[in-house]
Amino acid sequence: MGRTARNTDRAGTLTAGPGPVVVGILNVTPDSFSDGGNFLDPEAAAEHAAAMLDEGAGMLDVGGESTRPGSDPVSQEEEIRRVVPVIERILSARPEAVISVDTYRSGTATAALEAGASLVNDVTAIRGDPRMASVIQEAGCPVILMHMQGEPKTMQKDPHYKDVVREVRDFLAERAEYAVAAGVRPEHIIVDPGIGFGKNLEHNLDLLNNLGAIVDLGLPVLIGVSRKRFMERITGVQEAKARVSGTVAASVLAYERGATFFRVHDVRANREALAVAEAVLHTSRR
Ligand code: HH2
Repeated sequence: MGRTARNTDRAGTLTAGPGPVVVGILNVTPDSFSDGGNFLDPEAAAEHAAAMLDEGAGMLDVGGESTRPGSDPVSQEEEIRRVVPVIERILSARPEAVISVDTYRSGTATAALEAGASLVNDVTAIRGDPRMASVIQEAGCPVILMHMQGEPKTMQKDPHYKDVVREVRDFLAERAEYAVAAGVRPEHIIVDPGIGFGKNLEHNLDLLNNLGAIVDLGLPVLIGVSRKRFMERITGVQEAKARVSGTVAASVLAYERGATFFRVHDVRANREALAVAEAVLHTSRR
């Protein structure tokens, strides 16, 4: 069995489980909104990855381009140059690590999978690159399909929906069908409403409160609320790194509503809160 096959098998086991799975964020970028510049050095990135695994991350999401509101794209070459050495370094220290690559470019996905990544996190839900579906199908790997209205540069200018929950659900159902038609295995599809991607505060809250409508698609759901701006309007916490309590509250509520994967920066806090939530929710009355 080749390296890619072994790695994607491990990811398949995670997608089959009931969760909760904490996904540790590793941004190898100079400009990510909360940790930009912290992990550009592969050594520092690998150390942080190991720390997140020790804190209980079931998976790591490595990205080489910020998609925060207002961000500019980078070239595929630059993205590969950032993520591949980091993936290699993490896996040489921790060969069992399950790593997703946060990219919408098929060339970056291919390079990352060859370096040992197990799945692809595509914030465009395979709309960004016409070759992405065949890369995923050929690798036989899982994929995260995320909803985004517009594109990062302008998506927060004036996001607009008639019914955000229905539109996001219908979009994810359509993209899942597209992926399956392209040969991706149905059990390899994870969907994500894309909190903060072309959504205002009310849209984000509506999606989180009515996450059940997306869970009802019957696919595992990933939720990414970590340190996001929408919390500032509720809590007043301006510094992104200080938005841990808000993140934990949203993660736990999303778990209660059926989400399985939680993409977060603060692994320990989220993992502990989710473990308590899991224990409470799975206690039956005697
Ligand atoms: N959020 C971000 C990036 N990638 N992928 C998925 N599937 N879901 C998300 O909610 C999501 C994502 C943005 O957060 P972050 O990586 O912390 O920041 P930046 O884009 O500035 O690197």
